[in-house]
Amino acid sequence: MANCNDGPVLVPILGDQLTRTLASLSGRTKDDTVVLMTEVWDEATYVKHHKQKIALIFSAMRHFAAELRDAGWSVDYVALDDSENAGSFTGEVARAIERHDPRAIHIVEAGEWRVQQAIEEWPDKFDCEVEILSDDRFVCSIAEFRDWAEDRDTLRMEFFYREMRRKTGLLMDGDKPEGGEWNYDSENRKPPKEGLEAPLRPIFEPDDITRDCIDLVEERFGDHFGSLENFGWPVTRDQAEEAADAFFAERIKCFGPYQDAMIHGQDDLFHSMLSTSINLGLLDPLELCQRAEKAYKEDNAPLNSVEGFIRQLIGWREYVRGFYWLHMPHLQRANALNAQRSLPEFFWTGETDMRCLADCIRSTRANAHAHHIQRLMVLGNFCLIAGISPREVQDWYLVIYADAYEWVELPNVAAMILYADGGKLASKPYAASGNYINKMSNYCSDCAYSVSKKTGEGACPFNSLYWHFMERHRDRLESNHRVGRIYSNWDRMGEDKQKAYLGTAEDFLGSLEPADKGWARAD
Ligand code: FAD
Ligand code: DLZ
Ligand code: SF4
Repeated sequence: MANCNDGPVLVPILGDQLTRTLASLSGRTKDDTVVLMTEVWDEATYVKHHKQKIALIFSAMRHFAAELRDAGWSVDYVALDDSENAGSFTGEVARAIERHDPRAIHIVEAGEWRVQQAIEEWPDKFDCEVEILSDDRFVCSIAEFRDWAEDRDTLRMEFFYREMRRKTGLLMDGDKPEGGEWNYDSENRKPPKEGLEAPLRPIFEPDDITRDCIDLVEERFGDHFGSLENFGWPVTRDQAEEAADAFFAERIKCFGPYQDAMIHGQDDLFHSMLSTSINLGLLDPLELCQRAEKAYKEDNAPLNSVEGFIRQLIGWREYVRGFYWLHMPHLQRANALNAQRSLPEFFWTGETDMRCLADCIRSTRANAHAHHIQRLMVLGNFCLIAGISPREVQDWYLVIYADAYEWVELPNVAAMILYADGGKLASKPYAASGNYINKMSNYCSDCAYSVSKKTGEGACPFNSLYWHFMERHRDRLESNHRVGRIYSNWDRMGEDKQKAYLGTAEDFLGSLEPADKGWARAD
């Protein structure tokens, strides 16, 4: 057991807690505090994160440490290549106790269950006071969400979101929603029109600190997925603010209408591309919502765009976080649809003739990012209807996106796309045929498969997989009022057509080459 003494208060700050107003720093005096930041092997390898994700987190941590020092804080920063590095948060805190003899440790609760479990063992491991503070960077605390959920049989984001609107006062007109509706999603489903082009987001040229991190990642994590070539993420609060300025000046106007659109080669479209900065703690989501509201009030953005953006942040983002803490650790193992198929190899290589999937995987590899509808309706939809094992899909999503932390990734993957929770988060599975992708993108026009062909050789695989999925899960889904009536279409098709669908899907599934499991987490 490491003994604390009567030294300063030790404040460990985790890689996604890079916020100057963090609860563990607020109110502390600088000469009585040592901030501890550590690059640890366990975090960098518990899954084989995309190379850009590790470089981003290390660079943002190093910049944040430098900013804190400039502001007068004493920062003990342990780099990954420190030869004594213990490789875990707990090991590093034990070493820091030896160095600083702190009288107490103050830490903000971790975003991820796995890390929080380790922190909760510290009071037994270390002979000093350990104070674990609530993370006040969220509008809704974990306890508040639990209270809200406890009173309800079914949880739906929409009702939670309304509570958050009332709580924050965002887009409220007294006790009524601005414009009379809570949700303007019906105006936000425009397909991409010919010639639609979005302004490019700012790309931040790596400085010396980022270059060092990129070199370190190439050297130590060279076998991880992804390319570092396009690294251009904001790594400081100033850069993140600049990225936000560009979004509010150039893209928010069209954010709503084209939120669900996909265009080959236009990776960001009108999305904010701010999730990496928000999740690191460089940007405050509430401040972003207030800026969006201001843009609406000053007539610089329409209500449907602004409401849509605010809903993603105080609705979905807060909701999935509450849901994660409500259902951990069981959520990791949930598999209501008993999906057992291995992830196909092409999820790593991008080598598939399915143009929609190939484009989303290309963008993922190059940018450690794909936008929401690509994650949901192309990649996610495929995993759902092909029956890929939730554990493998979870690991894939956690590895590949620069904004991926389990608290936000897992509910989106297990519950939103795979329905592995049996419908606790979403009222129905987001299953769709090629028709949806064709409507919302320009992928199909140049695909080796034909979206209008339903069965047989050359038919779009989404078409037959969709019916294969519906048939496989008839017992469960037929009674769902949002899905049930689809079965009358299936029944009307007649046996020959049904057989053709099921046979085409079986042939396709049989042709899938399973991925080498080397990327996934050890079970
Ligand atoms: P925008 O489209 O501009 O949206 C604005 C912000 O809203 C985002 O930055 C994000 O903070 C928030 N947001 C939007 N949708 C969601 C959502 N469903 N859940 C939580 N926050 C949301 N987001 C992550 O931050 N990390 C993840 O690991 C992650 N994994 C996902 C996995 C799947 C299967 C799906 C369907 C979605 C996932 N998302 C995740 C949500 C969403 O796709 C990303 O937040 C978004 O694509 C980030 O790009 P953006 O900043 O341009 O978002
Ligand atoms: C994701 C990540 C990685 C790759 N590396 C580190 C690290 O070396 N040090 C650190 O403090 N945090 C890292 N992180 C982010 C943590 O995984 C994240 O803070 C926890 O999961 C808690 O949410
Ligand atoms: Fe994707 Fe099917 Fe369209 Fe090809 S035809 S791009 S596989 S939806």
